[in-house]
Amino acid sequence: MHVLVTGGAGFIGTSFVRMILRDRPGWRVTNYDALTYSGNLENLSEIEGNERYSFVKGDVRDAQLLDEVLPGVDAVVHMAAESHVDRSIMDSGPFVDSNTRGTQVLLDAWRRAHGVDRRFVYVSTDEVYGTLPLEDKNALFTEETPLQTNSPYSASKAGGDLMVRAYHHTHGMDVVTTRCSNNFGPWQFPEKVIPLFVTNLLDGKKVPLYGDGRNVRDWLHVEDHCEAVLTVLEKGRSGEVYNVGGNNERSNLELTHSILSIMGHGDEMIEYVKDRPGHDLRYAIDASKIKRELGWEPTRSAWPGALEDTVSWYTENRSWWERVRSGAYQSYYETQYG
Ligand code: NAD
Ligand code: TDX
Repeated sequence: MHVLVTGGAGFIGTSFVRMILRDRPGWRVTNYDALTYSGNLENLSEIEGNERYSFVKGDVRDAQLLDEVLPGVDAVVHMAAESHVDRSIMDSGPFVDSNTRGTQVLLDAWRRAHGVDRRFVYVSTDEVYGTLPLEDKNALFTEETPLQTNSPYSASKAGGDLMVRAYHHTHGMDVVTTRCSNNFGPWQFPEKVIPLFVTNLLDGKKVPLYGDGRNVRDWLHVEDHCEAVLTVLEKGRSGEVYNVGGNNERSNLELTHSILSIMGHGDEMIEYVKDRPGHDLRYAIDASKIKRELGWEPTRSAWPGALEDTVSWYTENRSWWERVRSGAYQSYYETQYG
């Protein structure tokens, strides 16, 4: 089996590439990534010499390069995307271009290379469902929940998601889509809330909590997500969508208190800042379909252990995040208040 992973130099992609090489000894992986600000081959340095691994610096919008690379490939796992909501608020152009148009260009190239019979997995997000009310704790996103995107990021991901659906219905392509909740773990770009807060505290800075901190997210360890994607690649039913979640909902305030407590700080390190425009209130996933049909459930996401391990990783890998943070990167908070 030869899998091409787009976005394999990003946070989830690097974890997925490492997992395939570790857990599927007969497989080859091509990592196809444009190396935007969040793509970092340093995250894969330990597998550089592996003869089952190769890297192609390429953009998913580059049809010509895809036509050269895709013929020897058995399956595509499409993870490449502009992934940060705050950046999409500042400038949505790159999001539509990479996430929606890029997915369409890749689907067309995959069909040119192999017709419709080889598998294409699209890594979507729970954010395509929009938001749930805070009041109704039992409300969950199911695969039947209508797509009601609220941020330019989620709208651009939904564009790709709907293209994938359309290529199955129109052309009969073998596609499967995953919609996952918030990931955490090592090597996450420190613009996302957990690595941002942990690295700020390690630098003696306060953590910028948006609004009143009531917003709720469901947290899943990145390796659990990658295992779900691998399961769907191997066993998912063609044309289906599978929700992926940790059953691990926390308000941002709760998350912040957990991080502060693990790191030995108090509430004085919280800085309440202006809310994110259009900030979705609550994400919560019904992931019973993937468990029932494919037997997947999370095994690495239990708190507080998984969060403590993640905090330890950033504590022990200061040189990694200092290098990453020194690049041309400004968080939404810094551009608004910095
Ligand atoms: P990331 O920003 O860390 O990585 C994205 C990768 O895609 C980078 O390596 C980047 O260089 C590459 N890329 C971006 N545009 C590209 C293009 N046009 N062509 C080729 N490569 C390009 O993001 P991540 O958190 O690892 O997310 C990976 C995927 O998972 C995304 O599709 C995201 O929407 C989805 N997802 C993420 C989460 C999460 O919590 N992080 C949750 C659910 C779904
Ligand atoms: O500085 C901050 N302060 C803050 O309070 C940041 C960066 C975030 N937040 C809040 C906003 C969200 O409610 O924390 C929560 C999580 O924020 P992000 O880490 O930006 O993630 P989110 O917007 O929930 O989106 C993530 O999960 C779904 C990923 O970035 C997406 O790629 C994925 O699809």
